Amino acid sequence: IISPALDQDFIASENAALTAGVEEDYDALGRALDRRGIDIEAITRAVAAFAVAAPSWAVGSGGTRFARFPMGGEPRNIFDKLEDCAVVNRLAGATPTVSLHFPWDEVDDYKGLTEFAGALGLGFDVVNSNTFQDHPGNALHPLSYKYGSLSHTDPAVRAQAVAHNIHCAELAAKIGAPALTIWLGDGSNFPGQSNFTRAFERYIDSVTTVYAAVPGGFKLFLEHKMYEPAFYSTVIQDWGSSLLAAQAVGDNCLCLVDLGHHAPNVNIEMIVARLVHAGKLAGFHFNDSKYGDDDLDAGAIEPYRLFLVFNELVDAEYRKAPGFAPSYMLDQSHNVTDPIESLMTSAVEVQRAYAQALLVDRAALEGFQDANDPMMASQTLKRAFTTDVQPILAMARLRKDAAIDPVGAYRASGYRSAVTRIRPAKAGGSGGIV
Ligand code: LRH
Ligand code: MN
Ligand code: MN
Repeated sequence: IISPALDQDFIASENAALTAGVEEDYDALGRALDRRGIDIEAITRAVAAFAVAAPSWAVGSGGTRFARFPMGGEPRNIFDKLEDCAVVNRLAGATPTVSLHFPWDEVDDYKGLTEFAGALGLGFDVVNSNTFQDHPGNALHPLSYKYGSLSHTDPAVRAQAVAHNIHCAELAAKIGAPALTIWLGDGSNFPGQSNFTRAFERYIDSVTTVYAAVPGGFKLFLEHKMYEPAFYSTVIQDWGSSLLAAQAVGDNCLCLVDLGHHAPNVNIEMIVARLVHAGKLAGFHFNDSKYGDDDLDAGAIEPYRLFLVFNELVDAEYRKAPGFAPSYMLDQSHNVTDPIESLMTSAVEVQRAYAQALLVDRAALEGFQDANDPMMASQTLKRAFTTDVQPILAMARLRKDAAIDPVGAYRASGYRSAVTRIRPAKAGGSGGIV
């Protein structure tokens, strides 16, 4: 233990001064919800059981195309990343698993890695492949992905990208991860550069080859994104292309929704409903966005949209939609905040949206929908969204021995200064274009 952030006695002492207030607020909210026919304990239990995976790649300082400003104590390797993720989970109590990204997180000994994670109270969730950049010096990637990967015109590059994805699925099996998410930057920057149809067909063919090589029951998640790094066209640019590809590949190939990967104003909650209907919703990369793939903290910009997404998820849960078992992950990048604080905050915001969605009076909503009463239908959602569920979230953390105030406890622990003393400073400097 390199700082008190992971120490139970420290967290308990931080909680001591706040516990009476939480109990008082929780009792008051419990009485208010009781008047609405809602059992607060059922909501608290559901919130406590809710988990979202932390992304291994989010605990360092991100950067943009313009610059990267490093902070102190950045993780040197996957072991440091797991230590940081353990702090996030210990204090906020909502991220018991970590999503790895290969080859960034490759190690020699996966048994050792799994044991290391287990000792920190962590497991592994869905893994990610990376054919959106070159990996100089990596013997498995001698060819460049500059002009694409799974959809490349050159069969040799496609074969290399296919082999990498199969390799990632093998690594997933070693660490007990249930699925592989495939996102790639394949696309074009100029009209005419790429044949839309042929590129899409090559992509489907490549993913089908990966699918045929992975064990039965293992899932492939296809992640769409409208643009970037390709600025004219992207092969899997939206949920339509993603769904067509997933349907062509097979039953265990599903569509992953990253909230930042859509055009502004797109109705993401409706996309979620459509993918649930098709039995093809893989899960989420939660984050928030104002303009594009901004990778801001979940709920930072549009908390109502996050709530509306969870409203669809809870609706599907209540309806027992066939095959509904989405994976929840965060996917963020932090330039101006401490990533540990941002990840804890996001995990709490995702839980908040879930708790609010659980408060929706679904029978009343259905009645207003059937009676074509838009005012009352929308007020039914707003009533749930505007309920302050903070006492439920705090009580769920207290009962799990996590911190009532995760960011406050983290700052009091001095974790960042402790790791800054141990881990050497990383280079900052310019990004890709200056
Ligand atoms: C692409 C993306 C995808 C990658 C991650 C690093 O923008 O959302 O999930 O794997 O970022
Ligand atoms: Mn993503
Ligand atoms: Mn992204």
